[in-house]
Amino acid sequence: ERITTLGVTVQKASMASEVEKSQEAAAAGAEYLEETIFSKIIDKKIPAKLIHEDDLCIAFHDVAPQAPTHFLVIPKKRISMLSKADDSDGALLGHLLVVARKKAEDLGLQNGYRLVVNNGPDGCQSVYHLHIHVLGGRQLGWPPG
Ligand code: TR5
Repeated sequence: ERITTLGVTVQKASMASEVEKSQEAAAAGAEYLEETIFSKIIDKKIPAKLIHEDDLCIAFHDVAPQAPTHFLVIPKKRISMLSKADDSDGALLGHLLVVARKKAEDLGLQNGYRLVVNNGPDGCQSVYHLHIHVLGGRQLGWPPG
């Protein structure tokens, strides 16, 4: 009985430390850690039509294009959404815009294009890994729905 009691005690202690670990991870920014379909694309665990890769980001065609050209630029760093980006991510966020502009040029969007960042439920974000949509190749309407 003492052993069982000890066992329970040990189990409780280890569960408590798991909770502590998760709380520590949350305090450290757990939003950076979760694997998503996009982090799997970054890690080459699932395929995508890649159009760009460098140390900081990748770009690939959207699987359900909403315009003749529709691609996504995403940071390799696991930032779940724009509102979770740090002030210190400024250079990275700027880099994503520069890559979006260069790839839009490469893909022939000289007549214009649109960048979109959906953020959170009201923004209609469905994949919680920050991404910039780049849409072009047709006349887009405004305002968006
Ligand atoms: O709604 P938000 O802003 O979160 O946009 C998510 C975008 O990811 C949508 O435009 C989807 O069509 C796109 N998406 C989702 C998946 C996916 C993708 N683009 C390329 N490859 C994809 N794979 C392999 N799997 C997806 N679930």
